[in-house]
Amino acid sequence: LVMEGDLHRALEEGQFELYYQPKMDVISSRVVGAEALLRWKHPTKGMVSPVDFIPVLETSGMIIDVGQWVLEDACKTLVKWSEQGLWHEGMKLSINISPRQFRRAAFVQDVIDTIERFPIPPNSLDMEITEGIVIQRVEDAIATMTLLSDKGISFSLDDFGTGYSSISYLKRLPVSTLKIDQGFVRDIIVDRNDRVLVETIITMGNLLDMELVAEGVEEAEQLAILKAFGCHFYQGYLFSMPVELAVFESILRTDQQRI
Ligand code: G
Ligand code: G
Ligand code: MN
Ligand code: NA
Repeated sequence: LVMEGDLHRALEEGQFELYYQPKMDVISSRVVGAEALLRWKHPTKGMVSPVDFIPVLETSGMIIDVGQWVLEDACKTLVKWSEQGLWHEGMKLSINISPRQFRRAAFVQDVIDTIERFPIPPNSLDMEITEGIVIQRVEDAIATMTLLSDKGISFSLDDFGTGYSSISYLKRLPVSTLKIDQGFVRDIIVDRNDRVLVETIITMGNLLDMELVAEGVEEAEQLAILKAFGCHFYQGYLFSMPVELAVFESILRTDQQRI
């Protein structure tokens, strides 16, 4: 059982760490970016999954401080990668933003202050939000996203297809990317309904000029189907699990040697 006190200590003692899952171009098989995923390296329990502690962070309100830590760590890393020539124009690092974080009145100003302190490459930061964040107060969400979009931050709708998936607001939102939930990708080969759903999401996304990222791609055959449907990018064990910083950096170096 994860306790709030343990999480306070984790933040103070630097036990949080970001892992990175490469985001791949379906056609070229090149690395186009990554998703940063939070990990807790507990001194005795080992690696604790975010599934076990994000809910505690949310209910306790600690997600604000931890979310700020994630943003700062991601920005520091982006600055470092660009200085080392590892990060090229057009590449994006995505961080996950929780509902409580996104809805906070000070969110926009805190983010702007942070990206001014860490001079990240233009348009290199992306924020993943879920449909649930947006649906309740669409006008507020649009205002928040517009202010941050003006600063070069892009938005992705995470877990797309699992929630409300209302196309009526989709076109109005300043969202550049739809992330197709891994639950639909998993059975794409064997389940006709999932296949139809994924094809529909991809077709709709393309018609709305959005980028499409398939999540949880584990098999070459899944990738072939996604490619045929017109999906642009993918993440998944087929190429790589989320990995620690040093491993992701070696993936970036290897990718660049392919030019
Ligand atoms: O990596 P995986 O087990 O890595 O992630 C599990 C869940 O935790 C996912 O739904 C993911 O969106 C969420 N998650 C991972 N990192 C973060 C983070 O930094 N902030 C928030 N709010 N959620 C995260
Ligand atoms: O909710 P969100 O999409 O942010 O969470 C991503 C989650 O999916 C993380 O827990 C990550 O570790 C996991 N993940 C990433 N790639 C794969 C994959 O190919 N298969 C499975 N089963 N999980 C994956
Ligand atoms: Mn995500
Ligand atoms: Na997702």
